[in-house]
Formats: sequence, C-alpha cells, structure tokens
Amino acid sequence: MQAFLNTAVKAARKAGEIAIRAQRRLDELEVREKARNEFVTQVDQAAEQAIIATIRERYPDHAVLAEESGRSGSGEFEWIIDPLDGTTNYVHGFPVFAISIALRRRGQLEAGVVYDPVRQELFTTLRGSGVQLDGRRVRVSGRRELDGALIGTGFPYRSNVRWMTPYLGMLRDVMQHTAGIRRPGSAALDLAYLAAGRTDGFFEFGLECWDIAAGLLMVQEAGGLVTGLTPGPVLESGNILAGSPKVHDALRDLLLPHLNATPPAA
Ligand code: 2AM
Ligand code: CA
Repeated sequence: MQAFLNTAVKAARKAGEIAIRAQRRLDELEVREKARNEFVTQVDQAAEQAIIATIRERYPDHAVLAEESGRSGSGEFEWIIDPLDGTTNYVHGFPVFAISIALRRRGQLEAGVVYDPVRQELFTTLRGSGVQLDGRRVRVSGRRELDGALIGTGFPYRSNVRWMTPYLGMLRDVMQHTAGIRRPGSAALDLAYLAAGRTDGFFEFGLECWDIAAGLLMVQEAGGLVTGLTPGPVLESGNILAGSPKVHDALRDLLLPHLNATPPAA
C-alpha cells in the first residue's frame, strides 16, 4: 500500500506545481470573469491530466473517478481525484486550495493524500496506519465538548440552496456554543485540518465524493468520526459531519434537530 501512496504523493505534487505556476499567470492576466473561469478550468484539466498520467504510468489497469473527466476504466482499484479543491478561492487568488487523491479498493478507502501547494503541506494516510503531516504523525484533537471548539464548515452553494434554511439555523447554534467557525473553502483541506487537530469538527452539505474521499479516511485514521447528516453513505450524499469523537457526537445532537424541524425545500 505504501507504493500506492508514493504514487499519489508524486501525482499531487505535480498537480500542485501546475496550479501554483498557473496562478502567477492568472494574477498577471487582465481578464473578464468568464475568461478567468475558462482559464481556471484549463488549470483544473491540466492538473487532473498530470495526476491521471502519473497514476496510469504505474497502474495502467486501475479505474479513475475524477472531477473534470469523470469515470474511466473499471476493476478492483479506483482512484478518486480532485485536482483543485477550492476553485473559487483559486480564481480570486485567495491562497486556500488543495489537491485531493484517494484510492478505493472494492469499495473500501485504502489511501489518501491532501496536498496544500501554497504552504507545501502534505497530509497522507493509509488505512490502519494513521495520518501523517509532512511525515510526522498527527491525531484529531482531544477536545471533549463544544465549549471552546473550533468548527470548520462550508456554505451551501448555489445548486444546494435547498439546505439553506436548516443550515442557517445550524450556524446560529454552532456560533452560540463553540469558540468559532471557519469557512476556508476547500473541503479536502478542512478534513485534513480536522485530522491534524487544527479544528475540532466539520460539517457541510452537498459535497462531491472527490472533495471528501481522502479527507474522510484521514479523519477516521486520525481517531475521529465521520457520519452522514442525512441517511445513506456519506460519499454518496455528500452531507458530512466529522469531528473528534466527543465533538462529533455533541455537534450531531446540535445539528440534527434542524433537519427535522425544517425539512429541506424540494
Ligand atoms: P471545488 O472547489 O472543487 O468545487 C466549498 O464549500 C467546497 O465545496 C469545496 O471543496 C468545493 O470544491 C466544493 N464544491 C463542490 N461543488 C461545488 C460548486 N458547484 N460550487 C462551489 N463549491 C463546490
Ligand atoms: Ca472539490
């Protein structure tokens, strides 16, 4: 499994270099919003192609599920790839974005990498072996209650407005019961930070499986809990709640009543 991880790390670093190099050009470009978006789409695609090429070079028969190019191949091994998580930040030059790569074998997550090319921080995990940040073992925080906890989240974006009403109620409650909320804008990095004990909990609706696959395994391997805010597998619903064990449970008690009180708009 270590060999898989090495390949994922190599791929993530290549994608990171592409993103950083292109961002310098993006800063220099005087362009319309649409042109910016098109440029960024090209960066996403180039980063994704670099990742897939690196994986395929080593493992030509593995399947791939990637944000830009979708699903290709089939078989026991499947790589789940987000070449640039935090695209909105990236477009604006807000320096919070990441590359996320996970490996799933027969439906079970086996390995994950989240790479922050701005800070050059590398989070890695293998099932059964914990989580490392730049080679040093990290764990979720030992916080036992919401009081004093720092909670990460993401807002429901346009296509997910159906969660708006329950979500705003949740925000109000979390603000009142914790040390604070952070909304950095990359779910992959949010989960990696949680795994490293930098936050104590995280929740968001409507994420895609490539946003969270690597981070989900990281939180679990770092001693945390991950569950769905709605029924069904969290990689499918994308409605995720995660935390160090006690904070996860306390957040769950705080958040779930909002879903019962205000069912999402159809
Ligand atoms: P992305 O940057 O790869 O799109 C921010 O709340 C998180 O939601 C990011 O991880 C972002 O990933 C993800 N996300 C998924 N789909 C999105 C969308 N349509 N608009 C904004 N963020 C989206
Ligand atoms: Ca993403």
